[in-house]
Amino acid sequence: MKRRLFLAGTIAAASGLAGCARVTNALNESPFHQALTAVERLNHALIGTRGMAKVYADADVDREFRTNSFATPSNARYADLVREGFRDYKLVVDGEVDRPQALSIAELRAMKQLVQATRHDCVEGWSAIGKFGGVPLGDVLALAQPKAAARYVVFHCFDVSDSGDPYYESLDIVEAAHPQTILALDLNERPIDADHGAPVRLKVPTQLGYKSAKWVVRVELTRDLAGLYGGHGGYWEDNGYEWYAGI
Ligand SMILES: Nc1nc2c(c(=O)[nH]1)N[C@H]1C(S)=C(S)[C@@H](COP(=O)(O)O)O[C@H]1N2
Ligand SMILES: [Mo]
Repeated sequence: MKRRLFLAGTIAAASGLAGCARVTNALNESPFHQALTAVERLNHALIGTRGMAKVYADADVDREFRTNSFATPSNARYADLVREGFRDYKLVVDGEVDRPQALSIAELRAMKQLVQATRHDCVEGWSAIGKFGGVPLGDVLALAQPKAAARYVVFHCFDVSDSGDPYYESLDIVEAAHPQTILALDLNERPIDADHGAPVRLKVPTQLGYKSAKWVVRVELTRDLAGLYGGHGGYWEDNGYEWYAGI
């Protein structure tokens, strides 16, 4: 399965998105892929949510954490927030919850923080070790009190693709509550800079890099993913990548 993901990533890097979407759509339709998808669900059930990502020593941390994403948002709303040091930023947590939240950076920083050096693996074939600090997402969800019907946690971001499609991502509620899944505020002991996803980015060290959404502005709990954008649970998933990206 890792090979397959790697292959998909290599194809994406070599041929650009259009090519990648074509190839992975063809893969998605093959019986071979359908068999693999079934195994993937099983793996997820057996190990995916219990496994812990390796935690590295400070000495292993890469000083330069590469950036790789759509352009840093440049719209007026984001520019205003940056100029004012994110004073008016609020992380909205809503959807299938009993207590919707709108949390400021100060409120997020007042919560218990987890700081861990973990490795970020991008499907395009590079990795970097970064020391990410922030709030376990499970703690934020506990504040919002998901309703029994909530199954997915969707991350809405400030940035958009060249064709104007917003970046978004999702996890199921179990992966979201994994103890190492954090809403990161710091990278290498400094507030995350704009290029790495300020002021709040998701960091999911148990999954491939594209799941770790940057520039998160809203966390929405849902019953399913079908009604959102392309219906596959993420910008890249709508373009052929796997939704479950455990490593
Ligand atoms: N909002 C947003 N989040 C994103 C992306 C993006 O384009 N937009 N790219 C993803 C991909 S593919 C990777 S590898 C990582 C890169 O994070 P970095 O720029 O901090 O290295 O961000 C992920 N999160
Ligand atoms: Mo990536």
